[in-house]
Amino acid sequence: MGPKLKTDRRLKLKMRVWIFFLICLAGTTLAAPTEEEPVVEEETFVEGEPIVEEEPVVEEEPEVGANPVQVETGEFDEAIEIVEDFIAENPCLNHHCKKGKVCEVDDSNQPMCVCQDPLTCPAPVGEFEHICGTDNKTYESSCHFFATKCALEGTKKGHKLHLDYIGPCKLIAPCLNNELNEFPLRMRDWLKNVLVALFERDEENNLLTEKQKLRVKKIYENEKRLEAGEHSLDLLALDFEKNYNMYIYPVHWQFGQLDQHPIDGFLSHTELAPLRAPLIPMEHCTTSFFEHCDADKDKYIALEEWANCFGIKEQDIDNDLVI
Ligand SMILES: [Ca+2]
Ligand SMILES: [Ca+2]
Repeated sequence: MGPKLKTDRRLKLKMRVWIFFLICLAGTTLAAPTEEEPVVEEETFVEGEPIVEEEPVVEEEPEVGANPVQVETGEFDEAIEIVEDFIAENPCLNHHCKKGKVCEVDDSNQPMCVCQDPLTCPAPVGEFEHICGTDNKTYESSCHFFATKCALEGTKKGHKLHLDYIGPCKLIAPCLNNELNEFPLRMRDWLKNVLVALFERDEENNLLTEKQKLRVKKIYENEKRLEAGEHSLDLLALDFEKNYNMYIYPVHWQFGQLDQHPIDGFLSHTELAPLRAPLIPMEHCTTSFFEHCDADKDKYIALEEWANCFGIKEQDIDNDLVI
């Protein structure tokens, strides 16, 4: 009884953290610092990346003669002119660089992105800003990590280096086969509970679209719904069997939340990062689970692979549910 209780309590805590995290995830865009750099294995992805995660560190060098005193005391027209000059002569102002890079101006006044010096990264506030890289090294912050990765660009080491998880590197226990089988049971239930929680608190937040709300409402109002809480794996498995239909939408929904850069029906390592990175330190089967999901081992998780991982039947996989 003792160890079981302990396990249950641990699971409960994990569940709370997990739900909180997913709510945050849904409430914001996926451009949190948890997100890995937009560079995917293929070069082609780099150019098409959305501009969500730029860190335009712009060096605002005050132009000679444009000091604040002059602007305040001078003629109004003149002040405007100064501002315009300032913008025109700062090619970096509208030049965005991906994570790990900053904009600099070359000899012909053209903006270019160069690797950021890790020494210029802001000092981390606490351990929670630390990042564990796939090289099993702890980086002070994501800024330090991406700056280091940038410096390794073009090398084999740099190509292999990814953000593994949030927090300092620690020993992650190997995932046993039976644990791997339990993982989707809990995750599926959490996804459903997260959606219901979003629905309940959606009044002001608009966390869900109208279409999404209609779908979740059906789950929310279903009396047979297994309430959020700690449940044995047996009960979770039984509920999945009995109330299978309630799980179809949450699994699709999560896929849609992650498939954003680009929206193409595939999850890259980078797109999975917002879900994976905070989860790994809490759930030691996370990495194995996502590796296992990529059934054809092409490094992308297709919707079919994702749904399959969560036990959704092939005939129930529906692209329309993702949007
Ligand atoms: Ca994608
Ligand atoms: Ca795949």
